[in-house]
Amino acid sequence: MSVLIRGGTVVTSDDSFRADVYTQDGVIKAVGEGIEAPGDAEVIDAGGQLVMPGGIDPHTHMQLPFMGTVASEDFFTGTVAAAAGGTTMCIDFVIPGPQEPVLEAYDKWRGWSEKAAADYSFHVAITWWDETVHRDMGTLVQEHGVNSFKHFMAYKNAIMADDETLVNSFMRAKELGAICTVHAENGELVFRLQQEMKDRGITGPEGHPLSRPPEVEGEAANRAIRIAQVLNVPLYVVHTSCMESLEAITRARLEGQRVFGEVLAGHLVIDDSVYRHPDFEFAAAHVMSPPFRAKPHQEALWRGLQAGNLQTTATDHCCFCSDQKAAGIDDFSLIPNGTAGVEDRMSVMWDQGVGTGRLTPNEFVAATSTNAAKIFNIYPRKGTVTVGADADLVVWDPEGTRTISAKTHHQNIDFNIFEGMTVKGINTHTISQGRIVWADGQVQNMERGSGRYIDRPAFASYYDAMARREDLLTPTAVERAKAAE
Ligand code: URQ
Ligand code: ZN
Ligand code: ZN
Repeated sequence: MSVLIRGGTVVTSDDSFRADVYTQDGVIKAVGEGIEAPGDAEVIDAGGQLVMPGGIDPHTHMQLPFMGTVASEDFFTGTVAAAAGGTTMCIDFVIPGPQEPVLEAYDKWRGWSEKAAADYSFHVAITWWDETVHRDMGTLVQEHGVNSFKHFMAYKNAIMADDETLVNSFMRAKELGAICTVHAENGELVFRLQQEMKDRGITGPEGHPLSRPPEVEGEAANRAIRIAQVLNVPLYVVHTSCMESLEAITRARLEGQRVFGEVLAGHLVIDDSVYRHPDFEFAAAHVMSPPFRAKPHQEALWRGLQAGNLQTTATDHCCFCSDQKAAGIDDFSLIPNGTAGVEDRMSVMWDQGVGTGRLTPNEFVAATSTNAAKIFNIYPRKGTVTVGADADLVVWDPEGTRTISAKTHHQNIDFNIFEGMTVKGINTHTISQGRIVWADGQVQNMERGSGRYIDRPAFASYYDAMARREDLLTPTAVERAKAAE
């Protein structure tokens, strides 16, 4: 199986140049001008188009059991929809329930994901703590290619990690050479504000953003960043949605702390007016956490992306159809939280990023693919166009347009938060593992189960040094310890 992409302009995160790309057996074999391919190679004429690394979405939840139901998108339909929009790898989440053995949860998710049709990997959430969790984190890093552990600071009485769990897990991740990620919302405040809204008789979807104001996110982001600072462990803040958490990330990065920020395509283009729509289905379809914010937050997030204080874009693709969202018809806190986006992220980011001059094509590649590959340690296997890399690619028509709609999308959900948006900049071809899986507006060659679980190695070298040298703790911590002697 070989593909020759001829006549395009290769765009990576740091370079743009005219070159053909030849792939064979799922690997990029040659990048250069005038490549002659063997007779049986499939040839794509990429004249006037760009050839970029396939998108990596570092934040999806296929078939997630959550809030009394299960997300409607599974690992097969979700990876197909992703490829239809130019994303060739998703990093999903294993989320153990309270007291659920971590390795058992991991095995369960691995079973569900066997149906995937494109490559994927898993962050593993630490939702509770005891010595078995400490042990299982080691097994996951050393035997299962996990190098990132998630912590939900929201969702009290469900999967919320308290500070004790955060500190224990962050220290264990550092020992193992793994990175910590957080969903940064103060779950205690959310719980209290939800009750307050209902006491005031606010039970509709408009109560959702009122119970999770930006300050609730800013507090948690800052707390996680400070805990990571004291423990000297890198931190990745998922779905940064507002100025308050962006400011916390920016301050930390200005001080040289290793903090990364992720922003969702949805949070960059959709505002909180959706929750005041008179139609319950429409408003409820937008219920996700953190909620969509008032317009000034979007401009701040774009500036964060442009300034390099936010590194990746994602979707938090977590689908619940209208009949599932209806669980909260009388109480917004019962509306399953989640929205879709895995099929539209790439075009929305090009249209609103490159199309408006906010991002260069190279910055687009960094934000939709390369940075996620680097942060989660699968670069240059993924996230670039170079000999030896996996043949995950998109052929991109910067002049092509399409209008986004639930009527035509491949996502298994009856709503699209980008409904009606006409985007300029579309993938005419997607190549996944060296197979052409999207061409002529059609999915092709996507076999159920053909996706691979991608191991992500720990950052052992950096961490071995860090874990051994006490003096690398922040000076204040060392001074405090000396003073206490
Ligand atoms: O919080 C998350 O990331 C998961 C549960 C998806 N739902 C959401 O509202 N973001
Ligand atoms: Zn989250
Ligand atoms: Zn999520």
